Amino acid sequence: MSRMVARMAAAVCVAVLGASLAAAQNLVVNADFHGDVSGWTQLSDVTLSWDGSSDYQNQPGSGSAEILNEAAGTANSGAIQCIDGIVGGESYDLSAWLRAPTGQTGEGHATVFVWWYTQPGCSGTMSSGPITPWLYTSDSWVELDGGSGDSPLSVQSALVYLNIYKTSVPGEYRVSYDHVVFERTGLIFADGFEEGDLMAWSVTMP
Ligand SMILES: [Ca+2]
Repeated sequence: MSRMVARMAAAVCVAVLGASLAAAQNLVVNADFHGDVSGWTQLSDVTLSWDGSSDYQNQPGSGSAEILNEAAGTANSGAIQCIDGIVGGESYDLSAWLRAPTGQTGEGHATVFVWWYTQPGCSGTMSSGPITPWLYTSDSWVELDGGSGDSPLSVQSALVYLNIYKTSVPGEYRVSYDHVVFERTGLIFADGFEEGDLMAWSVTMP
């Protein structure tokens, strides 16, 4: 390989590597709740609303999602978002920031988790994916890391679930959610370089 060819090969490596880093993006729509809770669907027993007064980074104008669980009894519910285009057999990771003020009239815990689905639109057969630790109460924002999980080979979509479980019969329990991240990990090449190995590639000159 001549010096010029070697230089060009290095340039191609750098260009492709740059593209791979850009491709590792958050798959969650409206993950930071910049102004509303669009993209998220409220489930039964809870009220999903936008809270402009609290953001996990105190960023003015961003805000967060608040889920109020005021069911008459215990209730396990929350808000969801379905993500299509999931690739089977790949690693995905999950994290989110939560806050659950102290002094509430009800008790419970909250988490964020993922369910895998074998069909688009979060249909077909479901199986459990990454899940963050539980949060009970915290007046400050806490980052919960759900770690990484390999998607089953047959998966085509994933449901991100902002979960709130009121475990006391009386009272209300409310939790805030912000910066929900669900992304494919590792080196990802939009042009099909799935192995993350560029060494098989070289540049030929006419
Ligand atoms: Ca926010």
